[in-house]
Amino acid sequence: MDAKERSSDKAAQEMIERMAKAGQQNAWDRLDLQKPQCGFGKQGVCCRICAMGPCRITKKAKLGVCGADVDTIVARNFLRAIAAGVAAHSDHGRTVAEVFIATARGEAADYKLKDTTKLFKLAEEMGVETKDRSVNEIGVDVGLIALGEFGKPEGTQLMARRAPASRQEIWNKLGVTPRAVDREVTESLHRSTMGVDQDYKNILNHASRVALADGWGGAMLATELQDVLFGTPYPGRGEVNMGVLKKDEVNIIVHGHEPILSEMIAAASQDDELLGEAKKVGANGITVAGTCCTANELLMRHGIPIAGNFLNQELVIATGAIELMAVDVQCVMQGLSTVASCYHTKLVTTADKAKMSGIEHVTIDERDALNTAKKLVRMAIDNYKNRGDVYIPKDKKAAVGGFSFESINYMLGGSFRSSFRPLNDNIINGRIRGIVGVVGCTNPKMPQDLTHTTLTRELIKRDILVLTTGCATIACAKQGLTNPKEALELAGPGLREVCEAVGIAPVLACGSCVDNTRLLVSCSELVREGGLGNDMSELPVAGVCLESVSEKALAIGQYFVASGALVVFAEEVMPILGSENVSDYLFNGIEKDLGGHWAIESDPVKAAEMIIEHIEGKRDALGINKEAERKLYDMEDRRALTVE
Ligand code: SF4
Ligand code: MSK
Repeated sequence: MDAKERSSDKAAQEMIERMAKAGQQNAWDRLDLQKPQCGFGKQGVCCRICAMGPCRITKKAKLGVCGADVDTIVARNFLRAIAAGVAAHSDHGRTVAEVFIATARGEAADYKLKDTTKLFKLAEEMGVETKDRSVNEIGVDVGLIALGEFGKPEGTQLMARRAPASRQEIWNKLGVTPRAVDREVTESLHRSTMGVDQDYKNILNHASRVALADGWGGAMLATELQDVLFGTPYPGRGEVNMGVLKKDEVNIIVHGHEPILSEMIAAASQDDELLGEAKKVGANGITVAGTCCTANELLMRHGIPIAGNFLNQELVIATGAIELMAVDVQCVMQGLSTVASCYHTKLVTTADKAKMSGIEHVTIDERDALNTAKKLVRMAIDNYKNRGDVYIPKDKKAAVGGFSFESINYMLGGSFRSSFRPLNDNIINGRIRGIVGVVGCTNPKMPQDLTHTTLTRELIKRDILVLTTGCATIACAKQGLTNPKEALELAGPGLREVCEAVGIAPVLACGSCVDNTRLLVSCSELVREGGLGNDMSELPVAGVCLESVSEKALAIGQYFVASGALVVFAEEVMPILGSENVSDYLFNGIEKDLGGHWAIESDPVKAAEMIIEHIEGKRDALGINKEAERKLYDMEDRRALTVE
């Protein structure tokens, strides 16, 4: 397949061609070798849960050996995938909670509870006493309560109380208010084992519950605690794509998800002693760049450059310019070890729960984190002399990241500060028609980045504000869509006017996969602020991911649906179509229960049309599709209000 059919990213196309010439394999080549992929798997109709199987449903064999029908099998597979995604996000959250507690106890000297304002807010929310107590004392209590959310024996998720009262009522009525994260994941596995839950709707109900334990539990806690530990992101500039690598510097890639490691490597790369050592080996400096969600975390907080997203991870190594790639958890392809073996690149795993056969492992221990990071940087410096041929594509774009809930509130909220009023008003007056989350991965089944960027262009052209996370953010940034200078030209007149007034792009980079919870909190705030209905399902919003890869993306999709949103995925990545009943429930029936629903569309332009129709339908239902007096809040208005 031609490189242009594999990726819409020019830098990636160049590297794909170079790898092909060198006879090296990447994910696209391996996908080709897998073709034709298993039709049963695609439809979700294969079951290998027990040793009487594996069973697959065909016209001839309509039932598994145990008698399970296609609805049960598809629903069980769907639930298991979501539970795995929830486990991944939430285990990330648990690790953050542990480091958070160690930091507050003074056992992890290299970390600090940076955002004390956010800490105090969390403390208040969790009922932790703050009067006459030190930051660290409060931090220990907040951390312990957060850690408890993963395994507490009774009660429901504390963060779920952030949802509007109407939403909580819907969840309670349906019995899907999430309890401890571990309990929901365990119950998912129990229910879906042989001979347990065999009512597809009951299984799908639990899919909502376990997904909510992620969105309004584990992942939300990961985001909140990371903000306190590393600082709540505020808008800042950075650069994105492989052109950020430097031919004359030691290049280190941090890849994976948890900022626990990458924050320290970023700090170590500024160390004078190490910079001196780099000089001694003939390098002009040390460049740290990220791939995947770790990259988003670093760009959001420090403006550290991004080398690429999920499908760039192997291509980056093929530049020959990477001295060391440090990986932690999630979305780390095993294929990296093969590509790294063709170059001088040292691949190092750092999480004890995520090792790779034959690859050096350096445990990152929060009690000695900076020293471990320095050790890794030193390994990279030592490896500089082993470089062979280097080819770095020139492409890179200026990007703006750092849109947390707090910064959106600040930028769009004007001087009301903790108020979404001006944003709500601009949605009501129609300058902004609605808000869409363009999220998720890049999948070799589609040309890399193409659906995310095409869809985003269509949406902003039609005055829809786009909030983006994960690898979709990097896709958009590579094409200049998170940069106000470039992207405002592409925005519709209403959206452009609002964004220009406050100085932001029409596409806001909101962070990593766990940071989708920032979108949930924003939706909740839109309702609380008033004028856009009483529940999140009434909002003119949607979520979309046409290049989904990970089980985490299914978990995210389901928690958005269960929070009242329309969620659109591509047919190629939605393994439920083998059951008419399951599909019908997730596409239609679930809306009566939870207000949101799934939809399938692979074409990004048609997906945009579908979303716009949905948003206009919601606007009609709210009665806001009429001319209204326009009010914009620019810097002048803000200043006036501050004085007041
Ligand atoms: Fe087959 Fe039923 Fe066992 Fe699944 S649980 S493998 S359908 S016998
Ligand atoms: S890294 S989950 S490929 S967004 Fe979060 Fe990217 Fe998807 Fe992994």
